[in-house]
Amino acid sequence: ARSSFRNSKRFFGTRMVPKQTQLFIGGEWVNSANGDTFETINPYTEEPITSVQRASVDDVDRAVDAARKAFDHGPWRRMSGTERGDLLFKLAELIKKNGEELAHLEALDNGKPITLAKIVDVSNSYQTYKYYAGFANKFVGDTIPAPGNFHAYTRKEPVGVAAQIIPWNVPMLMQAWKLAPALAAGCTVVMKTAEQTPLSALRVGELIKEAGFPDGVVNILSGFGEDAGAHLVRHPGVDKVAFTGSTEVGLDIMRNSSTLGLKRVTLELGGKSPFIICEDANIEESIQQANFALFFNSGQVCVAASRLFVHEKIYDEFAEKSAKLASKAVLGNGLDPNTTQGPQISKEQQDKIWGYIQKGKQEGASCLTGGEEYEGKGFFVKPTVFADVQDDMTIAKEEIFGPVMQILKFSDYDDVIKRANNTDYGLGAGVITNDIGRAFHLTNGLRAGTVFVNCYDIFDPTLPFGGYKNSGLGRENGLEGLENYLETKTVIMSRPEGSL
Ligand code: TXE
Repeated sequence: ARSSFRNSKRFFGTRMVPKQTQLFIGGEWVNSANGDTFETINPYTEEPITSVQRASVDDVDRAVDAARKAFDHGPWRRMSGTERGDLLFKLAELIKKNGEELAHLEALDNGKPITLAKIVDVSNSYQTYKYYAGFANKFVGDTIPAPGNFHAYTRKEPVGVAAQIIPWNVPMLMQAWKLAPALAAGCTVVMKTAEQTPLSALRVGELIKEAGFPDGVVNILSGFGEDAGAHLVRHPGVDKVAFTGSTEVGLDIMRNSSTLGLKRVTLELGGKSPFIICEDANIEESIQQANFALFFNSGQVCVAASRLFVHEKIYDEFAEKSAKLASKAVLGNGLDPNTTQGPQISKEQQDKIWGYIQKGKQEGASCLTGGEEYEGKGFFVKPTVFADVQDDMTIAKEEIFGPVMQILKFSDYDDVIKRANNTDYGLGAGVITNDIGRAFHLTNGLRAGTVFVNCYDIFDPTLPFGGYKNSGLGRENGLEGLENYLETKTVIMSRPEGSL
């Protein structure tokens, strides 16, 4: 406890200089081939934290090469599931041991409140590595009673080299969601982190080395999408692509990953998730839930409940009290334990969200709180609540990815299902009701990959997560998350005729 206290003093503020800024390729820390670097910005101070090596297409080639060798020739393929699991367990323990520092890095680079970084990002990452560590020696094939003189069985084999591209909103956890199942399955990985948040992933890279994973099994590249990311997705040495980010880039990735052969693809993309608050709901509790469901992580959550459908009987009270609660957020430095809302990740995101707020006003929604531009330093957006939102308004249709709440009114349950589903997205949805019949009706009617009933934003490695429609392809977490990284081989062996 004493050392973690020392750490928090040392890392508080912006003076902490992250130690690792190089590319992790083939088990070595190296500079980029062309010497390029880029600065990662602290969204609270708007100042650079440090500069990190920027992966070029040559570095992508080097990393894919290393991952290919580690898959085709290295000791990795010959290791048992138990041995792979042991390495993942070791990594999980190292994440836990260095949790304080990792939370600090996340708060510094992403801006999120450190208290949340600890209980959400670090803790869930730890759980994810542990969960898939346990799976590494537990997935099995089948023995199949095929007709004729044959012995037939299936083997679950790793897909090969996985290219993984992650976003900036929950960097460390997205790294865990992608790395853990891939490694449990026996794949090797080239991961490109988001250009806004390279730091925590690099620290995890050091822990991967410390845990003793063979060289080249995990390669981590800091860099940009348009060069390194796009090259990685097209690379013929890659067997599988996993991506979390915008729907626009997801569609690009879908196309690009099939230009030079067919890669397996999983995508986790945007959302415009509906949250339906029924007339029988406890208003105070619903307001708390809805607030968390939208404002958590400064609204930068793919599953954020950005369309709140509130029953007309409780609408006015709900809207008024929601605005009051939203206005209580404490905006500040993520490293300050009192902060409840950190800045947005970048100027670009801040501007984009501000554009949506202006659109909301222009199109006639009532702004109950917030709605003014943030004047001080840091990429902040004041928590904003819009009431009287209509389905065809821009703020009810497009992903805002910021602290802007939309409250819509409904009266009929069949009609609200139709309205909730009237979107190209289908990532999350929520319902608050104590009426069991209503809960089933709504839950089964909503077209979304996850439906939260009387709760929201519950994430766990045991729970499959992913989207319907334009929100994605495939599921992460759970057994399905592991299967993304496995091929099924059917083996048919001839038996002597007449044998038992
Ligand atoms: O995402 P991008 P951006 C949504 C959210 C946000 C919007 C834009 O609405 O406002 O997307 O954010 C890499 N080939 N989400 O521009 O560009 C990029 O380097 C390969 C929702 O930051 O999709 C980064 O690592 N890779 C989301 C990652 O893709 C490419 C989380 C995500 O960046 C690439 C983040 C290319 N051509 C944003 N272009 C969620 N689902 O949680 C970019 N990248």
